[in-house]
Amino acid sequence: MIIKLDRGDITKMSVDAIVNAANSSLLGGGGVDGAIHRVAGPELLMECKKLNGCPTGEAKITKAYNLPCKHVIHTVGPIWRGGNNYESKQLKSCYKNSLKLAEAYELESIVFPNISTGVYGYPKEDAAKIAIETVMNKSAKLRYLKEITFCVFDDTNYEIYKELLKDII
Ligand code: AR6
Repeated sequence: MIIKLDRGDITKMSVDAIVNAANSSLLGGGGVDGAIHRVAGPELLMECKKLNGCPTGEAKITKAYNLPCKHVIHTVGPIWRGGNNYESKQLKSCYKNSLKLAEAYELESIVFPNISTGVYGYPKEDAAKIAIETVMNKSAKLRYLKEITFCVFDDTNYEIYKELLKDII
């Protein structure tokens, strides 16, 4: 298993699947969701409309259209409400369910953005610990996935991930 840290725009990554930090409507929005829909083109929205949304913590897969990757796994992170509203459990589920879906589709590479740490306000360090811990805990049991990348976009997340991953990568 290869675990990678990559800095930059997830829409430029040529992997089997990129994960989208979507909202429960799956009909697009700002942040990474907006960027993904912009590059993928209107056909992505047409496919998303047929999915009837997605509950927080779950994940759904679509094609990637004009993106260089093959699939988009849409997951819905929790909105931070102080930490006593199942936020950590839901964030963990986002990573677990995205990996599960990737395995079901026999995908070999996946890239995660820092789910919930933008508009949804999840404290970045706590979110990074959950992301890394969940992926590491699952990694031994994965059959098809060979490469898992954490894509960081902002300086703060980059510093946090670099520090947390320094003994792993
Ligand atoms: N590539 C990689 N990461 C990115 C990119 C990009 N092009 N653009 C932003 N990020 P956010 P959330 C990072 O707000 O907090 C949307 O409106 C960003 O720096 O995109 O889960 C949805 O529709 C941050 O670290 O997602 C929902 O309504 C991370 O992506 C809501 O925002 C997540 O920030 C979801 O909020």
